[in-house]
Amino acid sequence: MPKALITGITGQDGSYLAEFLLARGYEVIGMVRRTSTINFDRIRDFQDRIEIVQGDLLDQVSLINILQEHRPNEVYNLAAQSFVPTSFQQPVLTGEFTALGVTRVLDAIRIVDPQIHFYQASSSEMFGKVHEVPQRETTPFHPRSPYGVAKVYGHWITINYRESYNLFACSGILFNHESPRRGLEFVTHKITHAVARIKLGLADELRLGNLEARRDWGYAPDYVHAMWLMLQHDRPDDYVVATGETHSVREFCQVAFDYVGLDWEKHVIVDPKFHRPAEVDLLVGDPSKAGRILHWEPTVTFQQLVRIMVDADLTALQQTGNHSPHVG
Ligand code: NAP
Ligand code: G4F
Repeated sequence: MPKALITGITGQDGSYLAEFLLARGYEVIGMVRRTSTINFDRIRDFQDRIEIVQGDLLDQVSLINILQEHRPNEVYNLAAQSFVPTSFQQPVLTGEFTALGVTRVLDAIRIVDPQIHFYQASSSEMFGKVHEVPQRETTPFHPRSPYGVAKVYGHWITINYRESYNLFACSGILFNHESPRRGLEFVTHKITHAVARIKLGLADELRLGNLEARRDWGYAPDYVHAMWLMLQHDRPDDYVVATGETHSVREFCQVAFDYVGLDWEKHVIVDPKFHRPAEVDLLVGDPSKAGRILHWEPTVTFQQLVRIMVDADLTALQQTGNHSPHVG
């Protein structure tokens, strides 16, 4: 039975990846950091089928011990401080988790078992102020946030360990991917949750920042499949994972409000509080390398994604009367 370690298993992607690997007969070890209140909402449904271990990206010894004790064949490093606005408020901590944390995991692998296949969760935020449209594996990086800068470090240290120590280390440059399990602070879920609340008469307005920003939004379960494919290939490499389509925040609002028969312009208010010190205006990826080499392609369209998220929020609110953000 293959064994995989997932850092960040309590996050959106970690929870979908764990389910994906369990369905393929993997033994799944999930690393969680110690918190005073346990938050396993996203993994509750299959928690009894995985092994939870305590560790932290800030603590090198905890990573070495976990690898020594559990001897995984694959390590998926999904843990990070992943919210861009927080990275402006806590730039040093973001660097510790999201940049140096990658080196700590890679070094633990190098020390304990260099045969482990390693996946690093890199991001389209690295392209930032884009130098090319669409963005591909060879597009130069120009990050626009401390988060983006930290991810560039994580990407290059992954390549460096591959080249220096011959590790099977892959970097997936994933464009935005969403689902009902997305954190409520990210714009897609913020919108669909507000749409559901407004539709049910629980709220009346939605305050957003930059409506003109454009993103290449895909469906998270499709994207964890791409992570796994990278580690099954016969040689390690880096891949863009995206849909190849871009839409603005404004369009996302239009489609989501339209779906429940509401006029978005009557409810959305632009609030400068949500503007960022520097913005990423346009992201659209070229996933052709992943298609050609890994035979990966997205299965959910933009319209379907919006509907999946609105439906999940409506159902959760109707069932509980109180939103349970991470279930679904
Ligand atoms: P997420 O929902 O924010 O989950 C992040 C996970 O990291 C959580 O499980 C969190 O644990 C854990 N974590 C944070 N700091 C940690 C630390 N010091 N030690 C151990 N665990 C820690 O993120 P996501 O959307 O699933 O994204 C997964 C990864 O892909 C992240 O690295 C993100 O930057 C990257 N990425 C995401 C996207 C996207 O569109 N979703 C696109 C490109 C790249 P707690 O539950 O304790 O907070
Ligand atoms: O949903 P967002 O916060 O995602 P962002 O910044 O693109 O980052 C996400 O995707 C990255 C991949 O490119 C990941 F690496 C990262 O970890 C994260 O998962 O914001 C999307 C856009 C931005 O341009 C933002 O300015 O939406 C705009 N926006 C407009 N109003 C808003 C809001 N974003 C948020 N979060 N909240 C708003 O009210």
